[in-house]
Amino acid sequence: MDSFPSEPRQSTSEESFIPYTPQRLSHGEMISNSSEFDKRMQTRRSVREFSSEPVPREAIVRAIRAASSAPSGAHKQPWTFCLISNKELKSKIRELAEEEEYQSYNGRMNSQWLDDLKPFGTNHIKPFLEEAPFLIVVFKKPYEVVDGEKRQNYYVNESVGIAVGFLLSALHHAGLATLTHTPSPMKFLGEILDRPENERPYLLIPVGYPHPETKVPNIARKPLESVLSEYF
Ligand code: IYR
Repeated sequence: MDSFPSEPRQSTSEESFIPYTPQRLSHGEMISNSSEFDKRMQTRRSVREFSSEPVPREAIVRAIRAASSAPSGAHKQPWTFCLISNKELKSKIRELAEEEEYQSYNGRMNSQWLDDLKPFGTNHIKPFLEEAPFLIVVFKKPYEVVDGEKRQNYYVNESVGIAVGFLLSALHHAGLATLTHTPSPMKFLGEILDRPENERPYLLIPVGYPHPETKVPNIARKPLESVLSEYF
């Protein structure tokens, strides 16, 4: 049994600690679990054409629960996930997103940006916002309001980014396709969803089955050697 490097922390009136003994795996199990997870993650692709086929709401709700298990600054969990299946709301979101995107593709994005997007064949028209059975709009919360007073949150972008990483992994694991969509600016999402002042739109994620005839860009991921620098 490892000994504590120093005295174990003693609980005071403001903190409370409980034992934590997660399942211990052998080295072999670690490597095989890690390699299976990697293989599964390598099959994830962003999809821009969705089937309207229904998918189980329960699978998405569970994925959101998993996402909300992410670590966050001072454990404030500074996020809200809005799950939308209402047809009229999806159509309205498409309409407003396309208005913003039209401006982006016709003046707001510079020529290098437009060039960088050419391999993806994107434009301002976003049918997936109506076709996907569900849209998840993720909001970040720079602060909470407690008894009418502002309470700050910490590392909000990092925290919400990690939670979204969990969410995309969980949805992929459940066999669902996603797109990380960022209509810009996306202030309209807070207005149309009637969110409180302390919630700022972070990301819009259509979820569903890919359209059976969808195609994805023929692009490769960077090899491990170019993203990993090891220091022995
Ligand atoms: N938000 C626009 C443009 C766009 C930007 C990036 I960076 C992408 O990786 C893909 C698209 C759109 O959704 O079309």
